[in-house]
Amino acid sequence: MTQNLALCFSVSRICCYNIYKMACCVKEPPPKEEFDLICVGLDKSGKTALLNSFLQDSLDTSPTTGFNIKDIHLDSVNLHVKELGGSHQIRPYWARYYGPDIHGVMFVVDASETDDSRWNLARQELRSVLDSDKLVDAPVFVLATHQDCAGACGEVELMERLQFSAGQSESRNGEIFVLLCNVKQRDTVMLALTKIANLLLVAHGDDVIRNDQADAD
Ligand SMILES: Nc1nc2c(ncn2[C@@H]2O[C@H](COP(=O)(O)OP(=O)(O)OP(=O)(O)O)[C@@H](O)[C@H]2O)c(=O)[nH]1
Ligand SMILES: [Mg+2]
Repeated sequence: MTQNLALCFSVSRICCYNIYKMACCVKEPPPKEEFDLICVGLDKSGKTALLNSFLQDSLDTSPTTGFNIKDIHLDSVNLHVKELGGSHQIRPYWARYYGPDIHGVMFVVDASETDDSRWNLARQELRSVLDSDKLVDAPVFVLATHQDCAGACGEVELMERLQFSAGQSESRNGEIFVLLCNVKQRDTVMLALTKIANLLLVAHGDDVIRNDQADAD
């Protein structure tokens, strides 16, 4: 009888210990990093369609009057994207949304554009983004959509037409990246947005570590 009681007591102790160990060792997943981006580019360049393609929403879009806010949830990162309308009435107001709190800029361009005047306009708008003091630290992602369309230009021709070089420049801290996609094939959009997320993690790595340390203190 005494032996049975001792055995029951030992088994209960082992069970309690295992429950305690499980409860203490199950860690919360690390919080996702959050990044704020603005998405600009001429009207009809494909800004809304690109975000909708990821979110599996309609590609039959209408022009953005003002702005749209879309949240892109990826494995390790949440991207909060503010798409600003690209019509000539709205473009003068883009700069109101620039600021040091912007972690990255998506500049969307229709790579199949055939009208030279539209390329000139896109070049001027990209230049004003790159020259803005308020965005000097933000990486800029030039997204060339319409890769499924005839005559769509690739990375080298895009840089020639828009007159910029990818990578680091002397005048800005944020690097410039080129990404090609086609909104009709969601995997190309997914790949581009995943690259953006990874590049943002690298670009803002120090801030992320610093914030984590501050949270821990
Ligand atoms: N075939 C093809 N069509 C695309 C692509 N990207 C965008 N489109 C189409 O281009 C049209 C214009 O796209 P939007 O996303 O509305 O353009 P936007 O840049 O948001 O324009 P605004 O809001 O006026 O500044 C839509 O009919 C899209 O479906 C692409 O990669 N391939
Ligand atoms: Mg739009």
